[in-house]
Amino acid sequence: MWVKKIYTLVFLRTRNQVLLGFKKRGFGINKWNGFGGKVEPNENIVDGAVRELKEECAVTVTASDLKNVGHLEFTFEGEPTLMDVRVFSATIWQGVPQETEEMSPKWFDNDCLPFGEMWPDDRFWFPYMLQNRPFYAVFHYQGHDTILKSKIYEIDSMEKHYATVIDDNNK
Ligand code: 8OG
Repeated sequence: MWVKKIYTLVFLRTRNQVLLGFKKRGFGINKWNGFGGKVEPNENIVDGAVRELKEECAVTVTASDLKNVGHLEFTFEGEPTLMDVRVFSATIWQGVPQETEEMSPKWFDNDCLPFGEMWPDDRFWFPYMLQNRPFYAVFHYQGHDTILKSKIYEIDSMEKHYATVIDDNNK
């Protein structure tokens, strides 16, 4: 049995660039990543994504402008936690990204991403996100650097996907 925790991960995008933040503290420190974090108890997932984006780079996004483009699941050898990460992208927002205590933001060209300084799994699923192709991916890690097992699925729609996942969990 896994202890599941839900996280959000938001990417602001223009036609040919994506905003990443350099994480200054906590889980994933010294890596470039999107903006997000743990969904609070009794908080809706999309509201959690809106809140984290504001906290981490001072940008405001309207919930309906966040598009859920992917679903990631991470497990770690010897640990009971399953990290369930909901990936969102947005092309409309308000404000200019600012450095905060947690993240230092920077725009990257889509074809020039710093994969060597990102989580090792990112290079596998970023192409789906950048092409707006909905995906579901699972990664089993040894520590934080070695992927022991992985699978990526391109899916028809996120809604159908979650319905199946919930059905499977209830079997
Ligand atoms: O609250 P905290 O900053 O610790 O939340 C962790 C964030 O990191 C959350 O947005 C989810 C995200 N995240 C992981 N694992 C991975 C990963 O392997 N790749 C990427 N890109 N993000 C990840 O927890």
